[in-house]
Amino acid sequence: MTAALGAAALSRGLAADFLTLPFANGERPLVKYPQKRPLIRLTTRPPQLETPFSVFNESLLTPNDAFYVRYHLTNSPPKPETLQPDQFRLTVKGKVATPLTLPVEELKTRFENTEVVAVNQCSGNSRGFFTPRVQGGQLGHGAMGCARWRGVRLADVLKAAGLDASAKQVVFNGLDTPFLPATPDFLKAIDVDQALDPELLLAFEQNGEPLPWLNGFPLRLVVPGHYGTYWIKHLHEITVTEAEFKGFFMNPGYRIPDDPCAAIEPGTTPKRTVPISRFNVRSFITSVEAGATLKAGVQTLVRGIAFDDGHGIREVVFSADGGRSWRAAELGKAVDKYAFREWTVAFTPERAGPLTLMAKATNRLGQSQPFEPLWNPSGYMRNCVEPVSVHVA
Ligand SMILES: Nc1nc2c(c(=O)[nH]1)N[C@H]1C(S)=C(S)[C@@H](COP(=O)(O)O)O[C@H]1N2
Ligand SMILES: [Mo]
Repeated sequence: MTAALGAAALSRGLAADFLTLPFANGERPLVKYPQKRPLIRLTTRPPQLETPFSVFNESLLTPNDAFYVRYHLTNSPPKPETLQPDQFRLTVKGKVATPLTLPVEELKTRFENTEVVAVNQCSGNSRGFFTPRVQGGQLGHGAMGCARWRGVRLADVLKAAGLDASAKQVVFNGLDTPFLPATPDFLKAIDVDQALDPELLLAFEQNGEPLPWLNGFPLRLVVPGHYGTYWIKHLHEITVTEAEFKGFFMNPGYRIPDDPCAAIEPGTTPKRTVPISRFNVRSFITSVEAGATLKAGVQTLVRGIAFDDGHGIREVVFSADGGRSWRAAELGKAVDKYAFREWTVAFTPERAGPLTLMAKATNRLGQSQPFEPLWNPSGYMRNCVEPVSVHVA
């Protein structure tokens, strides 16, 4: 972190180029932000940046400078000065025996350090592909990324503070604040049982480096297998509560229909909702983009990625005829049960003409991907098979 990373640096963001996402009104500027390569800009205040899809074909770990950025509040990201070691503290308070105030350095040295390779995906990833449109950021498939996160276990820190018997939920707050006092702060809550899961981390490193400013420096929550909304950035306050927390971003925000596939009849309103939680199964072809030209009689190695909420990918199948016939792809090594899993399949298009390629993944529970998108009013959790139309010459 250098002093150069400030509001001025943010507004300097230069649009070098444009890119068109493959849906209506998909033109977006590619803009360079501090510590980032040019990324697809959705909004300026706050910054919302999407990863260009080609990055997912370059490596299974998404490079930090290409990792997507999502903020809600106009006053974000927090100013770099407030994130420096002389100012930044994590406090743990509420229904605990011993409230804690910890500099990041003390957190690192006092608690065991551990790592997970996990996908961080926004609930609204791929929302822009819905027809008819649903409200919210019209995102392509780039509001996801996979990284190696290093930190300490949230459970260890909560135990050090000593949870009261009355503790029900744990509420997380980042240093970003609303611009107007009437705007609700971005707070997220999880149940105490889940908070004590040793897989949840207070992370200070991403891919072996300090977290980038725009991805939560100096500390963020990592909730493997769960949507990014819980992965609070610039985490500075943990409050243990005895009642269920009722903040805007828990209710009405970030809720899904209360049924097994989080989907209802398009255009209708869910009768009951619950907070969004775990990922469903997804897969993508990464080596061939829509509109590409393949050569008849020439073998290509089609490559892609698949992931789920941590049960693990069991199988990926590939179709080159719009889903009429399928064959098994070869799975790459499982880096971590929460990570992108690579798959490959050798494919030789026989004759010239249009082709529709598809991939479909199944996890160890037998959960797979639908052909039609599941629908809910917020356009969350899209996970249908995404056809890729190509041309054979
Ligand atoms: N402090 C803070 N943390 C936050 C948010 C936010 O607005 N403020 N947005 C959340 C949402 S909805 C997502 S999808 C992830 C995105 O993580 P990233 O910006 O590092 O990619 O951050 C989460 N953590
Ligand atoms: Mo999100």
